Amino acid sequence: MRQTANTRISEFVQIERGERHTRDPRVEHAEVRGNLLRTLPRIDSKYFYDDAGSRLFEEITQLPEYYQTRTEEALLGSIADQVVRLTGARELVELGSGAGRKIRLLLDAMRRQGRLENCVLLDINETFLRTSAEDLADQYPEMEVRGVVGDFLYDLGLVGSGDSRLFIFLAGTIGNLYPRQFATFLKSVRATLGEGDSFLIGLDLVKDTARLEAAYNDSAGVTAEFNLNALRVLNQRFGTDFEVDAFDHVAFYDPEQEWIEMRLRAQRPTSVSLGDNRELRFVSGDEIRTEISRKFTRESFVDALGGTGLELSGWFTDPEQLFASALVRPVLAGGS
Ligand code: SAH
Ligand code: AVI
Repeated sequence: MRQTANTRISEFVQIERGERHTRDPRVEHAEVRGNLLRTLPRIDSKYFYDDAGSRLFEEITQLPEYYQTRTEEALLGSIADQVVRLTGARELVELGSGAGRKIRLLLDAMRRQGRLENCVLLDINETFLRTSAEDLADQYPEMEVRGVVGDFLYDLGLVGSGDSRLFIFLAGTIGNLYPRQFATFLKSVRATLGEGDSFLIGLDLVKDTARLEAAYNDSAGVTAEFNLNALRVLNQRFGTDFEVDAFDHVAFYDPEQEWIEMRLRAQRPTSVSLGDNRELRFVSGDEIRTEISRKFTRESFVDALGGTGLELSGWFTDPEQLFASALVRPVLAGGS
């Protein structure tokens, strides 16, 4: 493997590194600390995804209660040819690509239509990114694969430019963004998209509370481990000393916000050192919010697109209306 300051080239694929992902750790530490010092302390959900957390997410996707992954997979299988025809895609760009399995459904459709040329994967987890990029390069030798280790909130610039590209953001990961992040993110996607590009977004839909809450409170306890992993990641990356076993996993649906909230609740008094002589004390019952997972309706999604420069051009759901794939396109000057 050759290696330069910012770019590594492995045997099969080029991997680049986003600047913001590797930005000054002191800046990130200050952000983490600021979020923990809020009235309701918060940890950004990107901190779930070290290698252990990414493996736990893969386990979650197989759980009987977690309907999202298998539903989206079946849905993508049934719409892939249509989406590729509608968008004329020659290049696929996946944001938050993870293990990179579902992307194959679209790559296969592009291959069937003789238009498979390029693929770019962007994820914050380098191990998963590297493995999935190399697997794809192996399995689709006619396609050029590039990987970007980065944060999709900051590093979209590294995706580069292109023509007839289909961006995809699967799993409902867009629902993990807070409303302000959501709007900023979509505007920066809009700025990255060319006029002939499209964006396919996976959305978990509003449904009965029991089904939603079961998906985040699985009986095997995998989601609880995934949730607690955020504390382990902070301990490793920022030298905090959270007592992981002092916290319990909590997940509930907030019908007003239409999102699942995951929290960690102190089961006994505990404290954590945040550096610079700052200590955060928890009494029993105090909570940290670790994730929101927003659930959409077609209406709420169209509303949320307002002002982002993107508009809905296709809406696909499974027969049970559990999950949706929304196709959006840039609003073109002078109307579309
Ligand atoms: N697309 C895959 C994985 C979804 S899990 C699927 O459909 O199953 C969410 C993915 O987003 C993880 O791989 C995680 O590492 C990545 N991720 C989370 N926050 C991120 C961020 N801020 N920037 C880039 N990737 C992020
Ligand atoms: C990645 N994301 C869409 C998942 C979700 O359902 O919000 C993360 C997750 N959190 C708990 N279980 C899975």
